[in-house]
Amino acid sequence: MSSLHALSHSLNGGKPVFTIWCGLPEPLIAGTLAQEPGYGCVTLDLQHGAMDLAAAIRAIPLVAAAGKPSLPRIPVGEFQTASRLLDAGAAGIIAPMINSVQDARAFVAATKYPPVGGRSWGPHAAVPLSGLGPAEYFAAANSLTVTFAMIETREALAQVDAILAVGGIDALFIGPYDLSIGLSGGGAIDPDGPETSQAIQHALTRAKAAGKRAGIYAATGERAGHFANLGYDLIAIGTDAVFLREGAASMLRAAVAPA
Ligand code: 3PY
Ligand code: MG
Repeated sequence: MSSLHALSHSLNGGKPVFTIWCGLPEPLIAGTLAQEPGYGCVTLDLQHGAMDLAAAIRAIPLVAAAGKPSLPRIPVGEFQTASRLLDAGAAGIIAPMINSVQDARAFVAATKYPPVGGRSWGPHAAVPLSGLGPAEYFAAANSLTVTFAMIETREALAQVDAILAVGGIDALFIGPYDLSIGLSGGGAIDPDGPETSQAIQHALTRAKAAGKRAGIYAATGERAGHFANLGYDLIAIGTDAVFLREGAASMLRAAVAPA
């Protein structure tokens, strides 16, 4: 199975998919982490990460060489970037701050071919990566490329059913940090707090009721395990910078441990 087929396939497999969160602007880091067994996907963060479009486009074939799909997150409202990443072979897109039906429709317009959306033709790397011919890729693309609409404001949470009802939105993706800022009216960052946790459960329930998938970000492995137990389909873990520092710290701890 091609890496382009792998994400939609594994999201239908009934087991949670763990995706590695990469923000460093070096494609080799994403390509190296992609080789870690057990992770089903690699996320390239163009919103808060230092990764730019050129680095992401170079990372996608390196991630694919490890047999894994890439799932980039675009900057807020940069839907043209979503089209370009799909052309480069991304298996899906996470779009931050989808707060309304209008935002959801603009996201779909850039990521799904007509009649669902208005994606323009030019999948230069996606076609060879898919293992399909151009006509077959065109026929399969709307179901292969998974669209994750980020729910991370009070406004988005209030509109969650309407956003889920937009054709071409395949999944929600919860941002617990921004959500906690929004829910507290700018009072605190509390991604694990009771109000955020209740919203995380509510969004999951609504996504399942709509027959769609749900993803979420977790800063730690323990939190990721909790979300897997709740029933989330895709859980992002990371970041790459944290992995590097924790690896360095744990090696040093072992080196200087008392005998
Ligand atoms: C958030 O928690 O707000 C996120 O965007 C996760 O990366
Ligand atoms: Mg966020």
